[in-house]
Amino acid sequence: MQTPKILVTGANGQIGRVLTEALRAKYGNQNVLASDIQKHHLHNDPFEFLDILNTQRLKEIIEDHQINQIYHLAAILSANGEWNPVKTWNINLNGLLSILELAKDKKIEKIFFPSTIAVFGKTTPRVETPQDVPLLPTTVYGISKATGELLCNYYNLRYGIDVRSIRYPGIIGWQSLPAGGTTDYAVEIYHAALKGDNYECLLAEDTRLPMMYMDDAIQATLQLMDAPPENIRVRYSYNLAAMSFTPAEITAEIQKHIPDFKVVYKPDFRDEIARSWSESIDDSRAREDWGWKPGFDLASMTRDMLHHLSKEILKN
Ligand code: AKB
Repeated sequence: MQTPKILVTGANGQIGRVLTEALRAKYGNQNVLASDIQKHHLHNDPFEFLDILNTQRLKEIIEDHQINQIYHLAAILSANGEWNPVKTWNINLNGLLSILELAKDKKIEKIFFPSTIAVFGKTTPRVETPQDVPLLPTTVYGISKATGELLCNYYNLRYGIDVRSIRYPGIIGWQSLPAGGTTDYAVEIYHAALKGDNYECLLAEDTRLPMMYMDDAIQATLQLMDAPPENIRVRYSYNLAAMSFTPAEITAEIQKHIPDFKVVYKPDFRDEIARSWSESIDDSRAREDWGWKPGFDLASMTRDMLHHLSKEILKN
């Protein structure tokens, strides 16, 4: 197999930072081009500044660097999206559309599009949500991602584009901070605990959400992208699961290591968003089609998070 030439959009984001490093470890630095609208260098070279709405620049970058795979992570998340629905729709949808259009000439061999549990809504069964369910999302982020899934499916059916997608749950990692999501609390809470602060949680103590450790999310992404095309039966987006917990449960798990840690609950609009999503996910299709299996549960994730994060905090 020829080494791919990869473009990562949104490479400075929570998942982008870690995924870019993982792709570079796998394919070599020079074969993975990081891009983002934030200019500061979180990555070694190669890096290109890219506003995903600038289709001409996107095209030039693809041509100049002879890109043949794209991991399209640039997006505005659920909570931030509610402050500016039109901007969120444009960034989350038009960037994807440009990439799918540019892929029609067949030089782009594979595309990864991250979807989310935010595509689910009040019409979706909340427990063990099956793969194929009515989607009626109530955030503009969820609406844009559900539409993105349909576009991926359409461009695959109509033009044979090899586009693959995962519905990520909330992602938790020590390497990077999330920005503007509903599930951000599950990362911030570890930082607060290790700094000896009390944590103010914007979700209610019993709001249960599907979550996943960053290592598993990266592993799943690489696994999906490596799977033979004939195994990929779902071209809109795969359900993916690892664990589900409430703020009270993650707090109790952290308190096993840091007994004095305290959380106060001040639920705001994010709690309402969270309650419109699933509590747990049936990901049997991903397990059957490309062998997905998570490695971390709440206890092992908490041990690993506290171990790595305490070293990071000591460094700074
Ligand atoms: C968010 O909270 O908006 C994201 C997501 C679940 O897609 N983390």
